[in-house]
Amino acid sequence: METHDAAAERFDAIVVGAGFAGMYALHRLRGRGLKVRVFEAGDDVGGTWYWNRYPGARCDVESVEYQYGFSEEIVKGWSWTERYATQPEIMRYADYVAGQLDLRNDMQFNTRVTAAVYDEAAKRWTIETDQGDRVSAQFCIMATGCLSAAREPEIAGRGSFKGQTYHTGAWPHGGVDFSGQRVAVIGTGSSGVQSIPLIAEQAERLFVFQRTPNFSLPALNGPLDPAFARAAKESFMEDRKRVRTTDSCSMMPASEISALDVTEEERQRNFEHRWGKGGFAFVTSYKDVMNKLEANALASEFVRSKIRQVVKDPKIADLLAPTNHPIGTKRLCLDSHYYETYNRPHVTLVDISNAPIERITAEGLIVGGQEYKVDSIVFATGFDAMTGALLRIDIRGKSGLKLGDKWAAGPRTYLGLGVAGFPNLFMVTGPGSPSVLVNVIIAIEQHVDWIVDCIDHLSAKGLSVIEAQVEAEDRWVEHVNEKADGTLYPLANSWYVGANVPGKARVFMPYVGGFATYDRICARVVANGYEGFSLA
Ligand code: N01
Repeated sequence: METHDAAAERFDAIVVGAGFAGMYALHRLRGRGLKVRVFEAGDDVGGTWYWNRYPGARCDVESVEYQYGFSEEIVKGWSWTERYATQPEIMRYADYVAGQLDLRNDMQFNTRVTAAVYDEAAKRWTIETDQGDRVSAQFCIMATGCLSAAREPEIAGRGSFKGQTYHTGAWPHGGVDFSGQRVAVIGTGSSGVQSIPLIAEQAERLFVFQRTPNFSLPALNGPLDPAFARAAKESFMEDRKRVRTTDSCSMMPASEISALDVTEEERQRNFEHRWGKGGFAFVTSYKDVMNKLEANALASEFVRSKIRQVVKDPKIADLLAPTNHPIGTKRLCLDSHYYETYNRPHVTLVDISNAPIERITAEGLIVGGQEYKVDSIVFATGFDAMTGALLRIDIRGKSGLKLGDKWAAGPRTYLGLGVAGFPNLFMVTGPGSPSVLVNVIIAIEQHVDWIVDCIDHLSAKGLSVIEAQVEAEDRWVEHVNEKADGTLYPLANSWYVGANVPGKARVFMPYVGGFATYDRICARVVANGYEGFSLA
């Protein structure tokens, strides 16, 4: 396909997205002397954190770990204030990094990339935006994020509602005051679980529409002890180096003991201990929680018992206690006083597991023939995860092949970095890489470093094109599936398998083989002369 426009402004690389991936990609590529432009739909850096401004939005990776590790200077110049950083604090951090590295100069905001088309003759990508830009680049780097394509379900009558509607993933910048309002929240994933307690603080009446209860663990958030924060900063570079050698990519070591090899008493003690620490450490209480149903059932039941202890009405507790999936197989939530919220008299849980929302009316929602009248509806309904942001762009590779067509039966990538038929197109934390299963900032740095080294390699060898080979891609997809099948993950209807998007192919998208294992595979590919890629 001839698409190349000789008059288009020429870049060495275009980066799509100015979240943490795009920011670091720009920094590294520019550092290699490349001419780079970043296109970003929002009016500033921050990516998913720019959009997700709902009440209670905060990161559930501990703040001292949720930061870049490539520059000691940047680490030393920043201090977190809470165990889990709030969205505004993360935005301040993104602003701090963008300022330190002077990134905004090469970023074009309020600009959404609409198309990226490969010209085989010119060996270049033509990238178009909704602002009328048409530029040409040798490399196209998709730093579009895994959870950035917000999704509102199609519910009949949606257009007839007279009140306000919001999506947690596209929250108004000025915030929303729900005081005196009757509010409906649809969805009980992380965004719902974080926002519901805060919306309940304001709203006069709150209805939560729950299709599937999720497991949520206590965050035990609080201000960071200054001495702890200082020590964490001191040891950060060493800790990060160590963490990068682990599969879990987490400071909290995973247990090496089976949940089935200890006595009931010992197990309860250990569960209580991990529960008392707050955060995700609970699921690594035993090595087999995520891959053996019997072990998982013990952990699941422990959490259900905790829910029953908190929620006073046993019927509501039963509805909130998940029984249709093993703990951890849908993305776990961390909360602050989520379950307690259901003890408040003005909060009503509406179970829609058997009777979906029939219709939205001018004044509310109808479930089971009953109308719930509300002033505002909050869609906490999540994202078209991992592939959504990529496929909303018209990406066409060799012979005009559309990425959407190639991925009709699920994403196919080599290492989650490249796609056969799409030369010089890289994804950062793409499907088939550890991405959302680990501390994503670590995954981002590993991917960007790999991509920049690859571009360096091409340039040093006088080469200009790299493309994943079909056979290597096939083998990788098979390996990713095999790894997932060795776990309990595929058992749940989660966004990991695309189950939340009607019609989306059911494929477990991230690579569950572990970060360090994956990192070693990527390094081996390089050591073997970019094995599985064709270089020209
Ligand atoms: O989205 P979700 P999210 N009718 O997909 C329900 C990350 N994140 O925005 O489970 C009724 O998890 C849906 O029901 P079901 C994190 O990785 C991180 O909460 O599909 N309900 C579910 O309850 C997270 O996992 C942070 O049956 C409908 C909810 O909507 C990911 O983002 C904070 C429905 C969607 O839950 C996504 O989280 C926030 C319908 N038609 C998010 N359609 C932190 O770091 C969907 N639902 C803390």
